[in-house]
Amino acid sequence: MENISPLQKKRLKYLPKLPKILEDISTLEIDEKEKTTSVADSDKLKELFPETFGAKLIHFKKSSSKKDSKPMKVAVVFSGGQAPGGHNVISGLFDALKKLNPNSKLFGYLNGPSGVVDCKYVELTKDLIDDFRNLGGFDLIGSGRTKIETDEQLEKSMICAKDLDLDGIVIIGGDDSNTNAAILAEYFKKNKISTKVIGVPKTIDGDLKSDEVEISFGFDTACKVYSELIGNIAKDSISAKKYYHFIRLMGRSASHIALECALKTHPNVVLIGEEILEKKKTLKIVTSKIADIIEKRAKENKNYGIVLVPEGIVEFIPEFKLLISELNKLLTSGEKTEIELNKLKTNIEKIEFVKTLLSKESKACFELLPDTIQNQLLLDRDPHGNVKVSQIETEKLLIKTVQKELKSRGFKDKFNALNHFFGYEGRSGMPSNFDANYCYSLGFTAALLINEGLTGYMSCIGNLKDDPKNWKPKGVPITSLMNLELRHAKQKPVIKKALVELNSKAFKHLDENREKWAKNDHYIYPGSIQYFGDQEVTDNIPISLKLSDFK
Ligand code: FBP
Repeated sequence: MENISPLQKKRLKYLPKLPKILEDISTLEIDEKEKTTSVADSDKLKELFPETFGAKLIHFKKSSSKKDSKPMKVAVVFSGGQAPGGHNVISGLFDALKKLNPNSKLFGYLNGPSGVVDCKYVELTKDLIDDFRNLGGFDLIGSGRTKIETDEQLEKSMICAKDLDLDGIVIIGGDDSNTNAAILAEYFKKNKISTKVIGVPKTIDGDLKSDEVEISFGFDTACKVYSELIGNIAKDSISAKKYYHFIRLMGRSASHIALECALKTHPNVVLIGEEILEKKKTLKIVTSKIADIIEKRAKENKNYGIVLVPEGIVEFIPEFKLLISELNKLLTSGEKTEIELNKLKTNIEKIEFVKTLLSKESKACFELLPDTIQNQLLLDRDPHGNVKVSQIETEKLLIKTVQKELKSRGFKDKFNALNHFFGYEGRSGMPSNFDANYCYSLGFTAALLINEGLTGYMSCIGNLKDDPKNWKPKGVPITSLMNLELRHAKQKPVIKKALVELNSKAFKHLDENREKWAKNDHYIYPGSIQYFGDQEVTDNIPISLKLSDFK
């Protein structure tokens, strides 16, 4: 602990705020609410999840008497990309297990879901956990992206859970990882083993939400880190007055991060993938809209500005959407074409081979792209079949197309553009107070759900717009968030991704203001995350959550 900063030292001592109802968990009992169904494809999902489908929504209430809880053995795993607050889910889980019974034990599977399958774990003791409280990253036990889906993987996971005599497994992950949690819960129940499986909504992308899941953890901190950087760049831009900054933001398909950062910083342009799809805007239309703004600003001698680009934009521009879906089929079908493609050694050979298989429209789109982007589109998909959008440099592509467009218009002013990508620098930031508090409560709730013998549930907290003392812990059946989608060229049960809704108050706010922000310099400079001091700056929540319809 010698090599830690003064702020880290202070943060280790921070006591996360808990909802009032979680202050004495020995007197809690479950309050069963309505039965759930799925967001779509309920008949098929009922067949696939006969043991866990249709479970009731769970709330908690105070009971009149104290309950004795038996000692429990629980294991926890991080799955997927880092998100600020993960360590607090573990510390909350640990503290709650010990409160329920001091003889309970917590284990941590190492390096993600592969640890669950290969039975690699450590016991998480107070000493170990105390060095990670309120700090970013997932380095206490590591993370990974293995998908648990084959019979062999499921069986090995079950053998390990039996050997450890686990009462519960907590999977801290995004939509795909929580789908894994539902599959594991169903498998364990079908095979009559008593280990319960609980998911926790993690992802900076903000795309794991529903009527019952208000927000995923990590989104708040990541957006605050990016917005600080965007604000700083805006300040530099308005001072130097010589560059357009094209900033790509992480967030996978959905544009939640770009929207939240735009609401926090007021850039001149922000692209929203979902809007592009809805209005069927081609790359040409997107480019010409940006060029229009640059021309207008140039007339006022403003040859500088800020353009925000969500990393998933390519999946929404119609001609790219078609191209990507064709490429996905070619690259992940496991059939002849994929095998032949993988035999080719050079990228040039691969590109030429792929061109012979694409439809006329997709081939035309593919051929227009610079070879760097062509190569990036051919990169391996992740284990869940997703395109690795974080590797596709769309901001550079847009700079090129805008340059070309301005030239064709005879634009005489200066257009000097710089590109940036903000992704990994936000994923492991030191959690904001909101994420630190939220995650600690999520860990507590996961322990309570296991203690109640519930499986296939997601640990959730409601009422997040209110003061933490009024937050409401709950359990949401994971199957209630699912539908069927095409993955690796097959229909698979998955949690439906939440995209930006164009009728949401957050999007409408952007829509009402963006012309003003395009023309004038209404930049906001959020500065760095504050952990101590005035609550107005330490405990603020995401603007998109504040504007949401949750009560
Ligand atoms: P999760 O979906 O696992 O939360 O990860 C989110 C994310 O950070 C995306 O925003 C990004 O596109 C992706 O992970 C990057 O993946 P990797 O860490 O494998 O490069």
